[in-house]
Amino acid sequence: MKIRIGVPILLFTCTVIGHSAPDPVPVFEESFNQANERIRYVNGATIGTPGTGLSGKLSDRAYISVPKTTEQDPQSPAGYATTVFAPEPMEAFTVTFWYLLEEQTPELQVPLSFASCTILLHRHGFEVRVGQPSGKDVQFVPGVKGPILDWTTAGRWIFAAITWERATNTMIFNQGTNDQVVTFMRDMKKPSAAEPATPRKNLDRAPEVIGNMHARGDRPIAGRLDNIRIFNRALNQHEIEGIRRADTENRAPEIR
Ligand SMILES: [Ca+2]
Repeated sequence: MKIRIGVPILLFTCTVIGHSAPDPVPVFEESFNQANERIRYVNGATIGTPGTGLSGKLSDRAYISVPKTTEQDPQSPAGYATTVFAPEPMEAFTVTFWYLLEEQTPELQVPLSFASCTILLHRHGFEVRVGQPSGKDVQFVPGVKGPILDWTTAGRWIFAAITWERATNTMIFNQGTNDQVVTFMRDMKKPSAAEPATPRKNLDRAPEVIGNMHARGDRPIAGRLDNIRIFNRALNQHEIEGIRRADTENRAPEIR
């Protein structure tokens, strides 16, 4: 009898421990599902019509950008966050977002350029720059070509999740799609110790930009973005997969 009683107690204990880990907290989150005042859209960047978001449901919309092919720069599309999301130095972060390119990207395009982190997309994959207090960026250029599909495949929603930790100065790249779970792509560790990720000194000239960058040039993305989130710690792959799955169903991840 004692054994039969002991088993349920053990299971109960494990359940309690399993739920004790703190939930990740997004410090920035944008799903574009309805117009709001947190993002200012310029030069043709806009929120798409109902059903343009990654789930395809009518309640789901996306950021859409169709760059003009004129030489009248800087007339390129961009969305500006109206507030700085991370005024304090960050010891770690995770960026997750979805993108759909209009065509196999022949040139540099920038899905996101936030104060602490700029993400660039080009033929060889992602390049990520982490802002430092010294004003110099730490650059990670993994040149990822993945087993699922290329980062630059056009006409398909691709889920990207990138984590960085100052303690080890390691950046991890993960990828997924609507129907393929998050897969580890590559990690990169820089030999020198990094500083906390901080907003750049010239923040007035390099605001937080969606779908473009304005710090050093004009690199609008041609396509769509959806469900951008930034967390103030490096999430593990299980947590990232939970976000991907929730996004495909157009529901909020179980985070708070
Ligand atoms: Ca959306």
